[in-house]
Amino acid sequence: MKEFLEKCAERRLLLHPETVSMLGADGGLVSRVLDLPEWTVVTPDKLLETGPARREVSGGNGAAEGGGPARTGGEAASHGNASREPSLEVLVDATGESEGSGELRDLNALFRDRLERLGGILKRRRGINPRKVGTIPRKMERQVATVGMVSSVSETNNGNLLLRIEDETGEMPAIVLLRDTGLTEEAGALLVDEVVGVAGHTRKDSDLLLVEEIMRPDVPSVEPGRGGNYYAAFISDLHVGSTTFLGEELERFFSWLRGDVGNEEQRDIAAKTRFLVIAGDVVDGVGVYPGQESHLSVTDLVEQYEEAANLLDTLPDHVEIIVAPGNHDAVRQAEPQPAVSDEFAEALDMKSLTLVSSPSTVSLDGVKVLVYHGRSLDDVVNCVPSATYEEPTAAMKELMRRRHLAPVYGSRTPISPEKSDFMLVDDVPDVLHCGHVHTFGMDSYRGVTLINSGTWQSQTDFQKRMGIEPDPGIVPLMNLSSGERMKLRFA
Ligand code: D5M
Ligand code: FE
Ligand code: ZN
Repeated sequence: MKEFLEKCAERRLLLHPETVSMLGADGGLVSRVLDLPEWTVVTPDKLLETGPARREVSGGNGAAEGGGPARTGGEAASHGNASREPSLEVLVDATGESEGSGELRDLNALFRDRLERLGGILKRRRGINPRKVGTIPRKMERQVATVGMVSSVSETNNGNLLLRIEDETGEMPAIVLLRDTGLTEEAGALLVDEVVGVAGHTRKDSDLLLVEEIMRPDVPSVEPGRGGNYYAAFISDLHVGSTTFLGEELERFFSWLRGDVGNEEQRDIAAKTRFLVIAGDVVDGVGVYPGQESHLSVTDLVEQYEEAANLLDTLPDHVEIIVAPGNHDAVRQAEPQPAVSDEFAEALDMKSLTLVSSPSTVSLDGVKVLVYHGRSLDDVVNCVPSATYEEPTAAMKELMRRRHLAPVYGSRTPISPEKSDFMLVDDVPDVLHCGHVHTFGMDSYRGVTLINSGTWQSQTDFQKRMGIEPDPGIVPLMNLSSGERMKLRFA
């Protein structure tokens, strides 16, 4: 038995006390347990449903798998004593900051602000000296660079891309000759409304700008911020109140977090997990889509939040819970979404729980986390060929490259017309945490850890029809001191 327990520790399996007694009675179960993926919490239920041994499919996110540190220079994560209490600070929150009246002039103000600030980043980062669109000479040979919003993209008869670039001074057509310039990937990922820098030349015989370079604001390679030897867990899309909400699986995670399961080392990690970030869709909501009633086990919104609060209330007080809303929560749909309010979610008014907007930025003991539900990921997956639902971090990378969380206006993501653009990524975070697409992914991009935390809802009828295969019951975990990333599995 001792040898078996050591092997479990090596495999980073978390044994529920009841499983240990079951194992004594059945030798076959032992080998099945050892075949489970790392970080599985082995409950009696889990054991019974294991059947023949199965292995985890990594889904192409090699870097995300538990184990080795994802960043160099990190100290061993689970050793060394955490001597002081970790700090939580809300750095940016849009709740109550919304000023827009919803009128057209606010939309103009929003776009002007976006253009100015992203233009500033482009100038600084890419060293360009852009001309205003209205001042670009027509029908003359000139080398020019400009920054503007892409107002349309279309394919020409011979397979090139025709764009219109716009700023507050005017609009002009531009053409990307895909074969000649090798810009296929850059140009193929162009989104309507995104702000780009373009360099190229104008010609005597045409009104078109011939594009030679497309520049995106992008992020500098950053040295990530570090905190103390604590962990943060990231989840989203619980959908409490839905018939497909995976309550048992979530409770299994919470029992891990309480330290009720696992060996000494694993309990030590659980005890050091002092932050739980929830990136929206806490509840399934009511009236979110037509016919939703038949998919609800709790049909009252307030009761849905009460059920969510009852679950969260089982966590120890030292776990700071941060809750941002999603499109199923009881707040306005237009982004930025303010924090859920007492009107519906009074039950979440708990000691260690902080309600924030989506997006918002929180500092977890010095590690800056940008939390955003991720509705715009649907737009990115729709428009950018390399972005798929299977690998949501690829779409999140596109957001970082554009320094903008909702680059497309007027499609799937409703955006509130505001005087300033809350969706713009001014300050580069250490972590970008999204959800919404219900698929799991963990990666890093130029020092920014990208996390999509999957879901706690099994496949819905809608997703079945769309062929979306969700990843329920997975918890990404990050050590705030070393940046080490882990993936726990509870489903
Ligand atoms: O969204 C979960 C995922 O399912 C997300 O990728 C969007 C997609 N989804 C869900 N409902 C719809 C509808 N009605 N149209 C298009 N796409 C949809 P969630 O926010 O959890 O519902
Ligand atoms: Fe969701
Ligand atoms: Zn959602």
